[in-house]
Parts: sequence; structure tokens; C-alpha cells
Amino acid sequence: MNDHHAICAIATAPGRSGIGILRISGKSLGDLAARLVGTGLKPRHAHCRDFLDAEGAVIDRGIALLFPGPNSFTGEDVLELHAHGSRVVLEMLRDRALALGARLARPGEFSERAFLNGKIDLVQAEAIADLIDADSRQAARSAMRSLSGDFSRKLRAMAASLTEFRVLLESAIDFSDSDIEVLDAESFQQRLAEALADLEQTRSLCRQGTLLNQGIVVALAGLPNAGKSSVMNCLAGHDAAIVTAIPGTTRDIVSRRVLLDGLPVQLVDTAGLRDSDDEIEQEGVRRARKAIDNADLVLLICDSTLVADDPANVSAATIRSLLQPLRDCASDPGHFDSLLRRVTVIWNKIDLSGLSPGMNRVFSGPVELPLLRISARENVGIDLLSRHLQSQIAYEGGEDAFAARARHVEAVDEAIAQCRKAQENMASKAALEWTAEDLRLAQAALGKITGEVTSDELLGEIFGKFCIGK
Ligand SMILES: Nc1nc2c(ncn2[C@@H]2O[C@H](COP(=O)(O)OP(=O)(O)O)[C@@H](O)[C@H]2O)c(=O)[nH]1
Ligand SMILES: [Mg+2]
Repeated sequence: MNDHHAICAIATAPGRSGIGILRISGKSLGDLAARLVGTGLKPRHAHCRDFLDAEGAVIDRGIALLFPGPNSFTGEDVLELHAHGSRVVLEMLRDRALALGARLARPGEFSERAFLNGKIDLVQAEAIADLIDADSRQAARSAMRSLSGDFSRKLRAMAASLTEFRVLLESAIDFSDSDIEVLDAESFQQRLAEALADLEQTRSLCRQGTLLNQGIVVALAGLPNAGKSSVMNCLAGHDAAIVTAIPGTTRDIVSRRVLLDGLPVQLVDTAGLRDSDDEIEQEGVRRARKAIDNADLVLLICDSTLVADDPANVSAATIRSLLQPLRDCASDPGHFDSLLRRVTVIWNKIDLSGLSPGMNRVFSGPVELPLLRISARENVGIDLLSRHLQSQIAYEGGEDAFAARARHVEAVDEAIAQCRKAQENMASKAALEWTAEDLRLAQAALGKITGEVTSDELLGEIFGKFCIGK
């Protein structure tokens, strides 16, 4: 993976533009730079130069910048040529660099070299890709927080406290034959519990970061004809799903990505939850149940004309029957409560039932559910619904979130599991070596995130998804 070739790539997006940039990185670029733009480049200074071909003819005239290693993005010499943004010009410059011994960079190879040379860690490298891909301000801000090292510092601090625990344990193990009591088990457990709380908080910030990256998933659930597809179309701002008066129209999952005030939301319209003899509809219902179980938020759309209760005072029996279709969605009955906590009840078709738009709360046992009164047909109360979703997402994807990925959440989960094991082993007075080993594994899990512990496959997977020139 670590070869010594200079690499080059056109770093700006294809197409016509005012300026286009060719980027070259290598161990020693002095010779290549001299042939391409002449000698005497002062480090980190902008020079207006002719860019020359093999015969000494001018390809373009622009700005040349040399960043000698190790004080550069990659840690190697980096030469940037800011030319006019013509594809042809940039390709001629690139071909000249190739002729002078560079080879084409793979996607993400500049960032990969920066990582391998210790300029950035893996979290920061991933944040670069996330920043480039960000499609909302929040996502860009959280990527920037990770890129500036906030997340990495937090991870390192946690790894450091695990090291401290291990040192304590090791010395207790060394002195175990003597009479000296090295380890105060109670205070050790207490500090371990604090470390765990810290890990759990980080996990939730990571999870929020993944929501900002991927968008929160909102499933529209309910009986056929309740108005699910109509609500979807209102939120999407156009006709994404087919709306008809015929129950059972939506049979497959229709999914749309929308931005609500800059927050990415994946809306998922589903088939109405009912038993059917139609094989296609049955499959649709099966997919609907799965989508609902996996969603971050569920909008349970109800036809308010079919309910006699006052929305502010819905009877327990009515609530039970409204929620009934969701019962089969939870992957197991024990999960139903956790599903309930993600549900908002939508009282649709208030134009027919004569209610005013608004919001109140209803109870299903101990769980409090928001209830919104809207009319999808008349577009009444949709702004309310949109704000409600935003507040739920802002709550989920709070301002402190880091740009994070599923692999980060998994690794933190692993660290948490290992720390819990350490707690149990300590509590059951197992050999201290066991606890030390648990903590070592917890630390290794955290190391995977920043890239202290890593494999070629993981690096290939991460950097392979970058764009060329980054
Ligand atoms: N009056 C009225 N009709 C609605 C409203 N929302 C949906 N509908 C109608 O109810 C029927 C079913 O709507 P649709 O969105 O396809 O429901 P779905 O089966 O839950 O997806 C259609 O005829 C819609 O026009 C509403 O707020 N008011
Ligand atoms: Mg539908």
C-alpha cells in the first residue's frame, strides 16, 4: 500500500470553471517541479509561472505552490498548479506530470498518505470525505468538528483513562503476593463506571452524527386509505407516491430524501397495514412492517373521521385499537414499547371531521405520544408537522454531534461491552488478569476508530470511497 511513487490528480470537479487545480504529492518533487514550472519555488509561496510541456512550450500560465514535506497535507512534498479550469489544459498538465514520473492517484490516496504519514487520523480522514459529501449545513458543521479533531481528542482521552486502569491493575497483579493493598476495588469500580458513562455519552453523539450523515428515517404507517401517501407528498413537496381512494394502492415501499430546514430526512411511505388475500399486498405489508421496525421515527396516520373520541381525550380503548396495526411491526413483542417511543399519531382528514389543526398528547400506558391534527388533502397543519419532525431530529442530531459512521458506533459499542465485562469480572472477584484483558480489548476497539489499530482492508474500504484528488 505504501509505495514511493509521486501521485497526481486533477483535484477540481470535471467541467469548465474559472480555475482548475492539479495536485501532485511525492517524497521529493524538486526535479519534477523544476521541469514543469522552473526552479526557485519558495516554500508555501504563490508564484505566477508558465507551465511547460516537454518541448518547453507553454501549456498554461497560472499559480504554482510548493509545500515541502513534512509540512504539507500529505506529509510529503506537495505541488499544486492552479491553472485555468479547462479540461484539456488540466489533462495536458496531468499528462506532463505522468511523463515526469508521477502516476495517477487512486481515490482518496492523498488523504491516505496523510493518514499513513501521521498527519491526520482515520476519523479526520473520514471527516474530509463527509465534509465533501455534506448536503446540509448541520452535516457540514459536524464533519468540521470531527475534522478539527474534537472527536479524536475525546477518543484519545477515553483510551488514556483505560490505560490508567490497566496500569493500576498490572501493578496490583505484580504485588498480589505481597501484603500491600495496591488496588482499592471500590474506587476502581467507581472510576470504571464513570468511564463507561463517558463512553455511553460518546456513543449517543456518534449515533447522532450518523443520523446527520445518512438522514433520519421517518416511516409513514397506518391502515389503508388513512392518507399516508398524501402526507408523504405534502412533506416531499411533490407527488412522490400515488394517492387514490382505492385502499391498498401503495404496495411497495416508496422512499424520498427531503431536506427539512437543512436536515436530511428519508421519508418512507408504506403499504397500509391490513391482512389481505392479495399476494403482492401481503409482501408489501411484510416490507412495511420491517421498514417501520427499522425507522427512527414513525408517523402513525389515522383517519380522524373514523374515530369518535375528542383528540385531547382519547380513550385507552381507542388508543389500543389505533396502535394495534403496529403490534406486528416490532421484531419481537418486547420491542413494542421501544417502537412506541418513536411514534407520533397523526389525526388526518380534519377537514372532514371538523377539527382545528394543532398538537396535543395522548397516553398509551406510561408512554406519552404526540398527536397532531392535520389535513393532508387541504395542506393544513403540514407546517406544524414539519416543525415537529425538525424538533425530533434536532433532539436526535443535536448540535454537538460529530460526523460519525456506523463503524464508529459499532466500535464504541464493543468498547462499552468490554468495559461492562470488566465491571462484572471485578465484581465477581475474578482474577485481575481477566479485567486487564477486558480493558485491553476495550482500548483496542477505540483504537480501531482513529486507526491506531487497523487493517489494509479497512483502509481500502474507507479511502476507496473518496473522490479522486482528495
Ligand atoms: N378529505 C380528505 N381526504 C384525504 C386527506 N388525506 C387523504 N385523503 C384522501 O384519502 C384517500 C386515501 O389517501 P392516500 O394518501 O392514498 O392514503 P394511503 O392509502 O394511506 O396512502 C385519497 O382519496 C385521498 O385523497 C385529507 O386530509 N382530507
Ligand atoms: Mg398509499
